[in-house]
Amino acid sequence: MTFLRRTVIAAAAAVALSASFAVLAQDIKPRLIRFGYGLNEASNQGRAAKVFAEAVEKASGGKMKVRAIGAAALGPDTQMQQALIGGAQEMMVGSTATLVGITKEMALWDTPFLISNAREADTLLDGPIGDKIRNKLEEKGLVGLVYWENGFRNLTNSKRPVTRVEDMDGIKLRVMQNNVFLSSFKTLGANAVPMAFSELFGALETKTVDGQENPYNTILSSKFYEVQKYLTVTNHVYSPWIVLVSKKWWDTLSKAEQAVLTDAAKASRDYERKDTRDEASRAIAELKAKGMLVNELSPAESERMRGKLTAVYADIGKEVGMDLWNDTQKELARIRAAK
Ligand code: KDG
Repeated sequence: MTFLRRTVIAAAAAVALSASFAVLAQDIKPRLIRFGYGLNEASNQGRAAKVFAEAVEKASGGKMKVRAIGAAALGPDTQMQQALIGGAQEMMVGSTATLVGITKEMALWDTPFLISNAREADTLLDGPIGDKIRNKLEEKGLVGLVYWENGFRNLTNSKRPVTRVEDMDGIKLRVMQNNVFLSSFKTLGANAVPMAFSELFGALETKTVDGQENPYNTILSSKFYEVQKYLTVTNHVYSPWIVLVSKKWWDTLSKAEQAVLTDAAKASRDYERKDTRDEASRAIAELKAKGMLVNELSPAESERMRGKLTAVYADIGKEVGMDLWNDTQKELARIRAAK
């Protein structure tokens, strides 16, 4: 064999060897997952994101690492949703309300007074109705893994106690960027102002808006009590969060990797719901201790509020489709009958 032939064969072997080491190194290098969320690290959303990250790393033996990035550092929910669709970011958790522009059926979860308690929430969201809506995300480039609990939303403002629906007249109220919230609070007499969550504290501090509505947990973790005097317990809507994956990225994963994420998401959901409910049960006392004046809307006034919102309900039925709307009412009746 000539010297030249021997040299070419040796060089080819060296290239093949270094390529296999590269593959090996690639095998060892963990898959990094950016998991964005909007509340701060100390919030219920942040605590559950940490639980999810730990579950993924443990189940994958360190081969998949989640970097949980909070406080809207990767942008507001709507921006992260687009980043996932484009494949520029792997995962996020955010509000279903801001997904309505992508999947109109998500508007079902904005229906005022639809869900009355945690049992109804979990059974509806984790059952056929919740699955049907969640699975509609795939055609839009998103994979919805599980629903977390944002919680029952309540009203805060800096102007006056809201004891009757009329007290909302003229209050500049920040709402999520979502038509159901916009029309609901306009119907109730407020001056509804759509705004990303990341801008909310500043807007309350500068009195750009007078009030907002969010679950107790968020009022606590975002320190809204520093810029809001009055809290009215309305429980006007049950708000879910949803854990999302970029479908572009999801489709590059092995079945085993997808199972790691799905199982960790379910574990984080169960943790998050319990953690959120535990924190919410202590919240009123904590918010009073922080100086907030708290009142509960009477059942009669809640009934008046519902009555004023019938036009909004009709619009939601049209928006999500009457089949889904009617199936939801039937499912809720079944859940309530199966006490
Ligand atoms: O990023 C924050 C959102 O996930 C969520 O908190 C939305 O409830 C929400 C609000 O009021 O914007």
